[in-house]
Amino acid sequence: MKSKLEKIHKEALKALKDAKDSDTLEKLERQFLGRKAELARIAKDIKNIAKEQRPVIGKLINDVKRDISAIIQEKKQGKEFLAKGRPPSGWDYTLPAIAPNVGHLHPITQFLETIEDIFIKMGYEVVEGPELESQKYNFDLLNVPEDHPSRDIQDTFYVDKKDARNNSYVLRTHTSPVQIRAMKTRKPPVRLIAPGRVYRNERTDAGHETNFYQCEGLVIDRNIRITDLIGTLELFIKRLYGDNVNIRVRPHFYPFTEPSIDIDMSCLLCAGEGCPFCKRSGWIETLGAGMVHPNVLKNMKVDPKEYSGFAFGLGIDRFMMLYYQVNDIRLSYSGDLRFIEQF
Ligand code: FA5
Repeated sequence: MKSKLEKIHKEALKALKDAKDSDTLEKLERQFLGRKAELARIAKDIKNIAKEQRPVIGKLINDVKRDISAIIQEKKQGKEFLAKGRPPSGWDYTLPAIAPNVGHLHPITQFLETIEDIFIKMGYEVVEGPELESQKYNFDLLNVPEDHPSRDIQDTFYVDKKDARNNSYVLRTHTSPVQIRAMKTRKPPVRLIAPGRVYRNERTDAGHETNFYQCEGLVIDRNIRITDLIGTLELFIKRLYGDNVNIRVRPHFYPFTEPSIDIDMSCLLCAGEGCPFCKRSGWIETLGAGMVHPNVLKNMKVDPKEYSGFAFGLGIDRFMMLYYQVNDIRLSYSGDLRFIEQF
């Protein structure tokens, strides 16, 4: 057994001496010190040798292991490799390495997580829907009439792919179709939000983009009223920006809600003074909302006589810009690291 151990020791020293890279080093470590190595087998067999021999062999096994392990560790720390590859003068290999560039979540994504947290704490679930949508879900089931201007080719990106009724698919113009999709598998009471990217054929400026983010909200239950809607959104806005922010509620029209409202917030970028972002009005249009139209409830297979509900669509980019004090929506999509790295 002693000669066997000496042979292993010799073999290991020779193999390690020739090891030139870390892959070979790891292979040799497994070969000589691994669970299936010969040394490990001998250590197991020690119980079968004469009692007085056991301490001698045991010590020898440990010495061989320790020696092999020490050489491997030394090589791993690179002393030997570095010594070989070291340039003749002036190279200080103890200097710290150059730290790699580590990325992080985009500010819009970070902000979406903040919003999701607020709604999750209010008992909402988070759902998602497709960005490529059929006209049925994007318009028809939301009670949007055939001749509504938002369907116009000037406003909406149509793609070549067609649905069963030979209608082109669209890049969804809002997150509202997710309301209908979510209700295919749910029954009231529901409380959900659906964040995601939407697309519109827009002329861009500091507050408008051709693709941007919305977050839909939908609540359906018995006795839901418009005061529940306004109270919920006011609480959400105050949780996000603090109690000092002003909101104003304006009547509006959406085909999928009745009555419909828009909620504006005092512009935090100019404190209501007027700036390019708020088109010098001191107010920013941030979201559309309303009580879910009875036709839309029926399309969701919900009885409007028994249930009522509210829905809202937050313009995430504008909320985010106010939150982080960003004065041009186009920065978010520019891919400019000077902007992204500030978050
Ligand atoms: C809608 O999209 C409705 N689906 C919202 C809704 C949902 C109403 C549920 C009722 C019930 P609107 O087109 O107003 O509504 O857009 C909602 C928000 O998206 C706007 O308030 C604005 O903050 C943001 N938004 C709209 N267009 C742009 C754009 N081009 N760039 C950036 N944000 C935009």
